[in-house]
Amino acid sequence: MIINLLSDTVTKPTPDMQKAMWAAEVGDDVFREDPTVNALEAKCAALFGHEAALFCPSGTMTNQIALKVHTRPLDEVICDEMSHIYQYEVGGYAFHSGIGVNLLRGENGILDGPMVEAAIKPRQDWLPKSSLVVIENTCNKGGGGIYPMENIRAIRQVCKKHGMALHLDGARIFNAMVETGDSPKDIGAEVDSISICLSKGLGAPVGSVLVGNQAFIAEARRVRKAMGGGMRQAGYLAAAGIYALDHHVERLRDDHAHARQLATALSELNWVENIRPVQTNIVIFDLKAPLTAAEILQQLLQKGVKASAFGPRTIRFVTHLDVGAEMVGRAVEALRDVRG
Ligand code: TLP
Repeated sequence: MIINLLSDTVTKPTPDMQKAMWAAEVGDDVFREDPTVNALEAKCAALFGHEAALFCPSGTMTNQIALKVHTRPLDEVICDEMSHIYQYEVGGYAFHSGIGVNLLRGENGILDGPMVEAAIKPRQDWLPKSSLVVIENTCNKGGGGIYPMENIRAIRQVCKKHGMALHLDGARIFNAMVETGDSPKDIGAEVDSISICLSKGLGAPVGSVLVGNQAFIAEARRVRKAMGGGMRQAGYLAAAGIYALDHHVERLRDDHAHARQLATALSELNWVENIRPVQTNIVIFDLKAPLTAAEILQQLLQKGVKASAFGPRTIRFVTHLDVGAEMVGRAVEALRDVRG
């Protein structure tokens, strides 16, 4: 069987999750008549200490809705150059919201308060208005790094001082929280909105939740409809999300242990140039020139391991629910067999 380290998005619902999905009570969510979607939204809002939440088809949509609701055309969003909203959302910030990006180079995708403050543009007629900061926890392209709570608090203070909003792309926020022990409420208290992905480490097949205050979510609901994201009997999917939140959070530690195991194996290989610090379920490493990611990925695939390139000489492994201990052992063997 192929060991699929492409992403933690590749998981299939477990038998128990499937049971929960089929048992869901559903209704038309555009009329707000789906009790399971309502329950998922209420659960997420309460968890992070916010007033309301909105279930959406993807993390791209929850992020893009947040950008749209927090900004106006001709504004700009301040974020790290590695941010998903900049790198992998098709330039949607410009398309949907008519805004620009003010890119910073943090430490593996992690920003701090002074950096953000220094980037805020003065209010001039000829400059974009810096109205929003987006942070990503964990930071995907940074190698799954965790945002220290003090950085989040410092950025929050800067945002408050300058009348800016702070959005958290929390696609993998539970991976961060199981490591740090920070509570969802601690994190929720520091940001205006959060995008949580159910379909990554948590193992649900589809769905993300946007969390914020009543007024923000009311507007977000309208934008979701405009983007075509108003779903009908979505309770079948929301049930998977509820199941994931109840059963798949603590086990994320296993994924992190597996990622560390892969990183240890990589550190012993002479064709690996360097490995980004591994804190959660993502392992990003660079290859020694002239090796290319395509060559190594091809060899790995022949040995039953699938992964993706994150640059011409950069590879990413992501561990998840469908990669057990035995598979990790086999992946380590495959890595040792690669001709570098
Ligand atoms: N990330 C995907 C790819 O797009 C790179 C992956 O395989 O990791 N925020 C973050 C931090 C993400 O990593 C992703 C997906 C999203 C948002 C978007 O979520 P979806 O795929 O549900 O639109």
